[in-house]
Amino acid sequence: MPRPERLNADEIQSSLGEIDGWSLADGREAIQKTFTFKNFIQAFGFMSQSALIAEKIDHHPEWFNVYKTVDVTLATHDVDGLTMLDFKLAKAMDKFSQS
Ligand code: H2B
Repeated sequence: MPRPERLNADEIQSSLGEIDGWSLADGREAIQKTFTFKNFIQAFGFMSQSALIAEKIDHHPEWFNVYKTVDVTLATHDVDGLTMLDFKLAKAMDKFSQS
C-alpha cells in the first residue's frame, strides 16, 4: 500500500481542528494527547483496542503508560512528519477512549 503524503502546515491545522485534546508536540512534527482512565484495566483495554487498529492500518503509536494514564504521540516515521494516518489513528483512539 502506498504511504500517504506528509501534510503541510495548513492541512495539519485543519486536521487538528477536527479532534479534541490533541496538540502539536514540542520540537517535532507530531501530535500528542494524554488519556486518563478510571483504572489500569480501562487504560490497558484502550491500548489493546488501539493496538488492533494500529496493526490493521499498519500505523503504530508511540505511547507511555503509567497506571491509568496513557501519553500518546503520533507521527509518521516514514515521512518524518504527519500524514492523514496520524489523524485517522487519533480519531480511532478518541473513540476507544470513550467506550
Ligand atoms: N507507524 C508509524 N507511526 N509510522 C510509520 O512510518 C510506520 C508505522 N511505518 N508502522 C510502518 C509501520 C512501516 O515501517 C511498515 C514497513 O509498513
